[in-house]
Formats: sequence, C-alpha cells, structure tokens
Amino acid sequence: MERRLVAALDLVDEGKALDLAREIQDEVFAYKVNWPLVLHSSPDIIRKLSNIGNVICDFKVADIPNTDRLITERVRELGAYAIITHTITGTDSLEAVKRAAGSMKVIAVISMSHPGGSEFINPVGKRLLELALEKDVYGIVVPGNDPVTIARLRKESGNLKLFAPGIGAQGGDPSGAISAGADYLIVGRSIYESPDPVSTVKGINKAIRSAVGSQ
Ligand code: NUP
Repeated sequence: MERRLVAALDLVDEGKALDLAREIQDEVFAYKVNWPLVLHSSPDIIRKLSNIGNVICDFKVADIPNTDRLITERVRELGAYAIITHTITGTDSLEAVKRAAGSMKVIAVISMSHPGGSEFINPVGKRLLELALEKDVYGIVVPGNDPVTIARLRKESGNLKLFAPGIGAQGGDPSGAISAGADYLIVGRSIYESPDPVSTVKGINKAIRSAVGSQ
C-alpha cells in the first residue's frame, strides 16, 4: 500500500533528527521540517533529509509576494518535495509561491488544528479553499483532530490531497482521520518522543491500513 505517514521532525538536534529519519525511512512517505529544526541546525538539513526521503518544508509562508518568492526559490534549490504556505495573505502571495515552486508541490493552509485556529483562520476556511482550488495547489492542510471537518473538506476539495496534522498529541486518531478522507497523516511528538519510534510508526501504519480497508 502507498505510504501515507508524514513524520514531523520538530527536533532541535540535527543528529537526532537524521538518525530518526533513517530509522523510520521504510515506514514513512515524507519528513516534515518546520522552523525549530532549521533554526537549530541549518537550511542544509533540508538537503540532508532529501537524500533520505521526501521533505515537506512547513514554513507557512505568509508574506508579500516578493518575500514569498525568495523563500520558495531557496526551499526548491535545497531539494524539498513540497512547501507548506499560508493562503490568508491573498491571491498574489499564493501565486508567487506557486510560480517559484516550479515542480515542487505546494500545500496550502486553509484551516488549523489548534484551538486558536477557530478564532481567525477556520471561519474563513471556505474562501481560503476556493483560492487554493483556483490556484491549483497540490494539497491542503486539514485538522486531523476534527474528522467532521475533514469529511466536509474531502467533499469540497476535488482532487486536492489532504494532509492532516493533529494526530496523537493534539487528540486526533489515525483511523478517524483516514476514514474521514485524509490522504496523509502528519505526526510529530507521538513519533519523536516515543521510546520506540519504529514500533510507533508501524502501529500508526497498521491503523492507517485498516482504516483504508474500511473506506
Ligand atoms: O494546523 C496545523 N497543525 C499542526 O499541528 C498545521 C500544521 N502545520 N501543524 C504542524 O504539524 C505543527 O507545526 C507540527 O509540526 C505538526 C504536528 O505535530 P504534533 O502535534 O504531532 O507534535
């Protein structure tokens, strides 16, 4: 079966991040890199991890088009598979990311999984999804701890791939998110804080497989 697990490597030690990436290499679809790891190591971590597997840079790009372009071009040069961008900064900013990304995939944030997400972003999620669809992004970020919202977004988002963080530490469960229609699960702390990450990822993959079977 196609791999559907993305490991969020929010570690602050480059060596540990690389060791973990190698350990779980056969079980994951991609590694997600966020600011903590890059700021504690260097942008070159993107290149190093890309030699092991797909890297999704979760930089939530959210600026004027020129700055967005400069960020996206660099991420692309470093060999990333995909970049995560905000959409709330509007049409021109999303267009700049899409253009600079070239063949690199663009994943758009149209909703967020934490409680603060319901204050500003989630209420305008419908409009943000329209923009993401209009600009033909590859995927969207959906709240993995909210299967009702995932199911609605699955129906409304055509062929877009649904990436769902919020599993484990934020309360979501793998089967609930996959059954609701998520394509990929993004899991951080449950993996990198586990005393046995390999058996943890195997357990998550088992839950994914049985949920896919019941879809
Ligand atoms: O809405 C979002 N929620 C979220 O947790 C959008 C995200 N990009 N994330 C990211 O997913 C978050 O920054 C972290 O890197 C990961 C979830 O980690 P954890 O809660 O599994 O540790």
